[in-house]
Amino acid sequence: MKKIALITGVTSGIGQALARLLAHDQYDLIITGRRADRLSAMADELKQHGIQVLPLCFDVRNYEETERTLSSIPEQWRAIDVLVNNAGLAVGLNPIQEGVLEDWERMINTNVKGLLYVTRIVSPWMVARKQGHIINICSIAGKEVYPNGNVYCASKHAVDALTKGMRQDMLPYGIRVSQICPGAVETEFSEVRFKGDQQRAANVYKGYEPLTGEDVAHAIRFMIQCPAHVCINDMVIMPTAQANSGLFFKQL
Ligand code: NDP
Ligand code: 8X3
Repeated sequence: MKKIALITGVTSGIGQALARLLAHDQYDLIITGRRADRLSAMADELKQHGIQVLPLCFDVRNYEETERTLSSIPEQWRAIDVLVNNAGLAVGLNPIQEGVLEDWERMINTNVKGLLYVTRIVSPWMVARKQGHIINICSIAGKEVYPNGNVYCASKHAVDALTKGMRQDMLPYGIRVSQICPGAVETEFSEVRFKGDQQRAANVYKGYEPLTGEDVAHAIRFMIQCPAHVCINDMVIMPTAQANSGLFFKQL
């Protein structure tokens, strides 16, 4: 029988790259995101690997929508082997005294509450089967705090704590809980952070070779492919040209 993975946020970036890799590995996939056109195009593309794909369009910030959508999936799709909590974002880069409340709420509601909402619905299915693997996409921002990163860093520190907490709670059921903490990955992340300012976003990745979504996806695939008795608890992955959240070797 094929394995099933649920990946949130597959309409771009890391989630999209991972969906492609797992489709290649013959996982049946539940894929999510808010942009319906992209989601449907991804589903069509992934099905070409001869797998089953269930696209679910919902906003992880909205518990009612998340609960209604996930609870209505057919019974056979509930046997989820791998849940990847990937959907997330940074919005803005301001000192705390100039913070924009709406940006703060978007980050906290997506990165922390959205991750919790999805996990709250899916984890009981794993507990019932005493089987599964939850992988949270954290960040170097969950290990360090950098200037003006305040609320994004806090949201990813919360993911770091939740990963540890989930691992303890899932222990009696043999469910693995992992997280990966990437440094700079060139995706739509900076475009979202800078609210569509493409020039400012492009500057983030200038003068060095950043990670790609595929680089991170390969590392996640490694975590998944480890034997069932092996859990990669935490992995920090950076471009070779990055030493910590603020230190890059750039050749401009
Ligand atoms: P992208 O912006 O390319 O992708 C983000 C994905 O999340 C999209 O598919 C988006 O889909 C989805 N998403 C965002 N908000 C919501 C929401 N409210 N409901 C449902 N889906 C949502 O960024 P990345 O691929 O880089 O980001 C993926 C994860 O990796 C995030 O958690 C990010 O914090 C983390 N990360 C990124 C790093 C980087 O440098 N890029 C480094 C470290 C961690 P849609 O808009 O269609 O809803
Ligand atoms: C994204 C990495 O350091 O730009 O999580 O915030 S960082």
